[in-house]
Amino acid sequence: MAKSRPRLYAHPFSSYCQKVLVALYENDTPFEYRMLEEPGAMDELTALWPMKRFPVLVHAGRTVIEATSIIEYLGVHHPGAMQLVPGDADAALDVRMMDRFFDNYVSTPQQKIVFDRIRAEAVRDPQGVTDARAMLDTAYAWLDRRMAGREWAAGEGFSLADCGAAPFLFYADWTHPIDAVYANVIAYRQRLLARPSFARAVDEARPFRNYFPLGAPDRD
Ligand SMILES: N[C@@H](CCC(=O)N[C@@H](CS)C(=O)NCC(=O)O)C(=O)O
Repeated sequence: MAKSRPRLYAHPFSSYCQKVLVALYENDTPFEYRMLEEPGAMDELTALWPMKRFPVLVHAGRTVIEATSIIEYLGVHHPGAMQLVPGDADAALDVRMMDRFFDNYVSTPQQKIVFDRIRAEAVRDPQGVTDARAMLDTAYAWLDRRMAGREWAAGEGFSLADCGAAPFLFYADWTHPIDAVYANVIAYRQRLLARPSFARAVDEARPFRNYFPLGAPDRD
């Protein structure tokens, strides 16, 4: 098992980076934070991953892309006390299923709405934004039923699925507020905000709230 410190290319305001930061903070994993506003960091990222998407992890000569894969990689090659993907295959399946749910049906429509706002007005996609808002409503309704009687998204403990849920629900609520009828989702979002690993990620991102294209609300 490689003992060297992993290097993470990331930005504190990015939801996908926060997903990985939560996993790192859960395990108190020492790592080198290559913050993307540091001189040269973006060029290094581009050389590693031409898609220029972040986060990216470099460790023991390997470059790992995609937040989920990075968390899985850390669990295998740089594990801490907290196992974020269960060893049991069936329990892991449920965690991965919920991880896909938060990526595809919460983060993807949320990003669609935000990216559309960054575009020049002439090339905006109002139908796409309407569809994304409808997808978020459907996701909130489904998740509300899923979270009834549950503390975390899958199994009994905090997992990979919650690492993504935390930033994605955080920004989704800013983008397309979670209706009060979805009390289980609102309570889950609050539990995630109270989790020390995510609270730290939220605090580190505070100085960058003016980056939020829709205008950040005056609340977490
Ligand atoms: N599928 C990627 C998504 C990463 C992603 O979309 N990251 C955003 C920041 S939250 C990004 O790289 N944005 C820059 C861009 O789109 O050029 C993952 O899971 O890591």
